[in-house]
Amino acid sequence: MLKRFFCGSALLCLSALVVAHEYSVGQLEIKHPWARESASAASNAGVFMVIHSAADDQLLQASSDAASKVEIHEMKMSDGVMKMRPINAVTLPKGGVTKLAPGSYHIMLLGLKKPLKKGERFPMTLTFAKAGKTTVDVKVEDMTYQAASSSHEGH
Ligand SMILES: [Cu+2]
Repeated sequence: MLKRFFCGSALLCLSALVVAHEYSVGQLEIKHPWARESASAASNAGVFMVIHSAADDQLLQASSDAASKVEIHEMKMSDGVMKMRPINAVTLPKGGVTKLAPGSYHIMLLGLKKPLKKGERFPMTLTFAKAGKTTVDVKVEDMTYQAASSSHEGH
């Protein structure tokens, strides 16, 4: 995408990363962590992102002050019904692009301390088996937001 063209020096590259809302840690690139704005009564919310891995790794844990508990979940069809369940880790295969997205893997905020409002950001710490810990900003998008991630994965 266009921002990549300006990536000629380390400094410019860094500023492009900030604009694009991406993070890198170890052999991983974490793209656009986001959550959906809360419906007024909702006490839970999913957090989504796309992780590119240049080496085998695993997402082991997520934590945030935004909720009283944070779990890693997967959605799966079970007896014809989509169900979500906590899992211990998301496997990130070498050379792979792993999507945490609605209807798939996600990070679940349980017991939101306050509703998530569009435009806000909140920090979340992610723990990976090999890359270690990193803190990312999760951006709150509106209720109709669909992950635009598929459109900027052309490389
Ligand atoms: Cu969930």
